[in-house]
Amino acid sequence: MKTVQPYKRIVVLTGAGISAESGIATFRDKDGLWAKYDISEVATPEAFARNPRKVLDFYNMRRRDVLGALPNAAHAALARLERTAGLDVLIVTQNVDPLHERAGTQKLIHMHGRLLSAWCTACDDKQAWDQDISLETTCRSCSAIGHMRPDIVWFGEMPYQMDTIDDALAEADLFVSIGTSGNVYPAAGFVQTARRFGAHTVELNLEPSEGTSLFHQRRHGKASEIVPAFVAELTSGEK
Ligand code: BV8
Repeated sequence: MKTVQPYKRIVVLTGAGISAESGIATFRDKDGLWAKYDISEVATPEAFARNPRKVLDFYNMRRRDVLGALPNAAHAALARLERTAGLDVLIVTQNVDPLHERAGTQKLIHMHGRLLSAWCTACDDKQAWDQDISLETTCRSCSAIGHMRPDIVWFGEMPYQMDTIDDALAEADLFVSIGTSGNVYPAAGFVQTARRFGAHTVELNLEPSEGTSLFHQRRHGKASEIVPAFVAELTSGEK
């Protein structure tokens, strides 16, 4: 049955599950990162102050893992959605990998930072970065040595562009959450904000997330299968 395209302003939140089929580890799956590493030892400012080498090595390993990573059909489907005439689409990702960009997505917010960016704590400059960071690394802007950190939002730090995200959630008529377990705030609360402002809310995930009951609609399966199918419905108006 052909229906009129009902949605114009779409906000999509993605998490580690959208990159799983590209070979990038998730966090809370049984073989995920938090099964091997303790968040408090590798993903907080206190950990970095206490043992910077351990934290730098954790992110050096993850940065190397994404250098050759390729987007999958789910990332490609979202890039197609963005190119669909008449739609205003914003992708907000919790992921720090570059796969949305590599699929061609333009309007993108990395709310938890990016592995391919480094931040100098001496001059505050953030710069594109694909090498390891060590305590001997020199800032390309101010030449300070040993002041580079990953451009990553750690637990206890404020995610990036929250005002822009909140404004988009208030305007959205459709909110789609893809590949996230709904454990981490403020991202896990976006569905409630979107609902409060009247958006239709959909969860696309391998399995029900922590917040699954908060969504109007939910579909479970692999992102590389259910995301292209959902995007095809949105762009063709087919139900
Ligand atoms: C802040 C960067 C305040 C690091 C990350 C209440 C109680 C306790 C604590 C808090 C609370 N409210 C807020 C907090 C603090 C904390 C928090 O939420 N803690 C949690 C653990 C409770 N939040 C913060 O600290 C945030 N900051 O609140 O600041 C503030 C205010 C003022 C001033 C200053 C500060 C900052 C949070 C950001 C932390 N950084 N990442 C890194 O990447 O190394 S979070 C980390 O978790 C990752 O970014 C990750 O993206 C994110 C969420 O994980 P998911 O993406 O959901 O991944 P996960 O593995 O969990 O799930 C994957 C899902 O995919 C699963 O459901 C699985 O089924 C599915 N899946 C798997 N395969 C597939 C699939 N789906 C489809 N297809 C598949 N093939």
